[in-house]
Amino acid sequence: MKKNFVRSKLKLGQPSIGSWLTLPDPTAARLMGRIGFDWLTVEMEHTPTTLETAVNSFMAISSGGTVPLVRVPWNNGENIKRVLDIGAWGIIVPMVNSREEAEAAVAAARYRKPGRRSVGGQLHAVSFDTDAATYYAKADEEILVVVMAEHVEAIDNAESILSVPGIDAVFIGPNDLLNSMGYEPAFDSDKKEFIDAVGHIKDTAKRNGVAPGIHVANSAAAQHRIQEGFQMIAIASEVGMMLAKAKEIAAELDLKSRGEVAKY
Ligand code: 3PY
Ligand code: MG
Repeated sequence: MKKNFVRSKLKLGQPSIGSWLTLPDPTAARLMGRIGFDWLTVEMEHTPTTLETAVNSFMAISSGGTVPLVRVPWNNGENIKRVLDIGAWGIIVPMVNSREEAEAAVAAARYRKPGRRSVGGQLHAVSFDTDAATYYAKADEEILVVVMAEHVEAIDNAESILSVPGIDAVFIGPNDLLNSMGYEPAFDSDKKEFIDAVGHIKDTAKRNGVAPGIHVANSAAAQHRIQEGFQMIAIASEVGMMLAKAKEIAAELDLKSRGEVAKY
């Protein structure tokens, strides 16, 4: 059975850099899977991506030697079971705001107690290049369970959430976190409340043996967060990168000054 090297890196205290896939498109996933990111997250929370698209994206990502993760649409057992059963190597669970919610996410993702994951399916084992019996025996050591801290409630409850056994990493969603504080969503902010919250999650995670992570806008911000001690860093998304480059080219050529585009 293949090893989940992202989980191993995080357990060793090392940083691991990934990105987000927001296009419902395995071709984009295949191309991004060869760039050199450690992991890529198939985004199912805020996109039209279906399970059938996701299964092909997981294959495309791992064909480039990259670990296929997924953000589930919401924290429930059905979502978590189905993405793991079709071959995701880890789940990122949005809006985990209480100990009970964290326990539910872990239980859905693990076979052994206190896990309650149901056995069945074929694609999970294939995704790890093994047979079902080996997968059932070893999946709990390979599947990465990541809870998101992206609401002021999660900041208040950080200690009780991050002391739940079975959580590998906590991933800060800065946009939702700022939104829950009444500020404009963004990848970063100099608001004291935000800076304190990010520091609190990082310190609480480290104290509990959980890898701290955060979503950032660019590589400079990624380096800065790694220096601060963050380990699981997502840089933007494939669409963000595509549009940023397209806008740069449009600005260089002053495309907007051409006036209205000809209509056919
Ligand atoms: C957020 O910033 O809210 C996110 O969910 C980023 O992944
Ligand atoms: Mg969010």
